[in-house]
Amino acid sequence: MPVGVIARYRAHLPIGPSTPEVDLSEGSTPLIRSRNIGRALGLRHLYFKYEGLNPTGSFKDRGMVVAVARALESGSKVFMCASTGNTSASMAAYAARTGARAIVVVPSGAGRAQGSQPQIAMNKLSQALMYGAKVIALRGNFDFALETVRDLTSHYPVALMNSVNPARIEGQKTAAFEIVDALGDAPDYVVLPVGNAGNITAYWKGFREYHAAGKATRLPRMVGAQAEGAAPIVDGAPVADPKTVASAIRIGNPASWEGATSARDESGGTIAAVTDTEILSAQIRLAGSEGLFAEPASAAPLALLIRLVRDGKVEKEAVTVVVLTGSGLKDPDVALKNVEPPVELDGDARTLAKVLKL
Ligand code: AN7
Repeated sequence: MPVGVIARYRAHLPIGPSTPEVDLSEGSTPLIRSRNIGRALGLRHLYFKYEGLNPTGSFKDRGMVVAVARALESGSKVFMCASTGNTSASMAAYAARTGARAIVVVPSGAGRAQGSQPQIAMNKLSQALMYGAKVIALRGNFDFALETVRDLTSHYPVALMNSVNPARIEGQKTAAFEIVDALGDAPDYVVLPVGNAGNITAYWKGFREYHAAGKATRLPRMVGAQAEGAAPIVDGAPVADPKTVASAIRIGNPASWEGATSARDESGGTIAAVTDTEILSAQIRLAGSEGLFAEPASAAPLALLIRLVRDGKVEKEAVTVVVLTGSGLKDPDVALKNVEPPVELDGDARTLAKVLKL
């Protein structure tokens, strides 16, 4: 098996003979069949695309490797992005690997006291810093950070690595290819979180291209999940102060808004909002009954699927793929708030057995 998405899907990517070879062995993530949630919901063919197994722990590596290869090809040596965390971790890793300079702008929250922390998950921040990126916590939310980075990169010789960079979308579409390659055809439903809306745009592009190439006989319905406090596409208007526990998708004005609504409308799908309570309960259910630990944003699509099944909107025989976009290890703080802390015990095997009711 070729290593990395460029080697595996080169013929479908904007990669030429002079594009430098870059990889961290990203992509080729498992499509894991549900053992318990599918049965409980009455769905016979439920799968999870486990993107947390990418080298930096999220799907972002697929698009980043292509964007980095293209940026290097055009002579760029400084990369920049605004990020809710995962894009920054990914960009910093590929910059480290290729000897480029990485500059990351993360939201630090609006109107907060000096010394406030970046409003991204701690382990994503630790990744960007460990990979050697310069991290700026810019006062304001993600949307302002992206606006600022777009402004700066249009005036300085710095490559913009957000998903407004078309190479990012090209790389991310390979996840759709992998799903078709694994199932032998496109599924009936693909359910995924929507933040800046690059990924739903990329999946839809991937499914359409594979269909046009004769590799799939049909197209899936695209189902997007937003968090209720950060649901601009569902509301039909930007959200000035987006709020949700799922910091990855705390985005009020998605850059690929139109890509998302096209994917939804052309595929006959839907984009709907779920509450933080639904997200956290889906996250625990996924970990506790499937052995799959995904970050809160990645649990949003399962939360939405549970609701759609309850409302009778998904046929029992449908082949459904839920995309788990990022690893649960990214955001331990949110996870630990929702589980019982360890029991502290001073005792021997006998007292331990008693406490455990063995
Ligand atoms: C785990 O890292 O926007 O709709 O700056 O990290 O393509 O934005 C992350 C987004 C879903 C939403 N799941 O994808 C960033 C960033 C996870 C994510 C999304 C993100 P898009």
